[in-house]
Amino acid sequence: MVSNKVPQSPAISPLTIKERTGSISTAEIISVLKGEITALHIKQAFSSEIADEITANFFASPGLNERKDGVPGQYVGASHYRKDAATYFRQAENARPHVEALFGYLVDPVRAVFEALKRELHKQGIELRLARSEHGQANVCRALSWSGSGTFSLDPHDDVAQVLRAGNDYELSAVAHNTVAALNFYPSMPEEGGNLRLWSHKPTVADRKSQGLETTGYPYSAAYLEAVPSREIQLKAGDIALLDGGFVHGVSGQSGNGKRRVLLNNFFGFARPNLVLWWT
Ligand SMILES: O=C(O)CCC(=O)C(=O)O
Ligand SMILES: [Fe+2]
Repeated sequence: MVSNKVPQSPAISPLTIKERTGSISTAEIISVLKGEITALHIKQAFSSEIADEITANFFASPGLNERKDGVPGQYVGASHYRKDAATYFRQAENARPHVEALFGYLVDPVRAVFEALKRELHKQGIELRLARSEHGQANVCRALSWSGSGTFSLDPHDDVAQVLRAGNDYELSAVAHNTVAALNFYPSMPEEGGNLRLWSHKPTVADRKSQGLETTGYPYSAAYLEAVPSREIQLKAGDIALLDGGFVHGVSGQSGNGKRRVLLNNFFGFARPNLVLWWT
């Protein structure tokens, strides 16, 4: 190992995880956004009818692609990860019909959260909107199925490095200085595994540099995380997880030869005190 990659011991930040069954509330979303809780797990948050519709439409989608950016998985929609703003927003525009088609004739539950949060923030004098540029606008979500094999189907990472390093042509870079919230809906889960693991550590720029992950925040090594306590959120189809994406997180390995794991994901956070941006 080269000397500049020797891990300093990572600072421990406590995890506050709230879990319950029912419907997600805007007050809970805002408490993650403000950094008051690390993660929120809502069990049975949406129906199996909508879950099955999204899952079937995902695998049948003409917009289904393999990721080619070093993160093993399939997707419908656009990811800003490692892309300049022009490329990302153009892809988001092109993928929009495929993202909308995931819901068939049913009501999009991610958009319902977006609209509810928009109304609540508006009352507080804060605007919520999709990130945009001269090249287009973000979609409300993207759909993903991770295909990493082994200990993790998605390796441990943070969601902030990609935002911090998004570049000046992105208005969303400003969010990296505040909580980057990641909202995940799980329409399909494997029989075993595929759980969300959170580590008690929020890497700094210096931490990422020490690991050679300054621009990606992906993937943190087992050696680096060895002494960091972690918790696993046990997910089932129909659940929602909302987390502070600044904490290291990953997805445990999956088994069972039946159902694949599918999620709908997006990110949002304060760009300014009166503006929350939402993107994928
Ligand atoms: O699949 C998950 O549960 C987490 C997804 C995630 O961390 C991401 O897309 O950045
Ligand atoms: Fe993530």
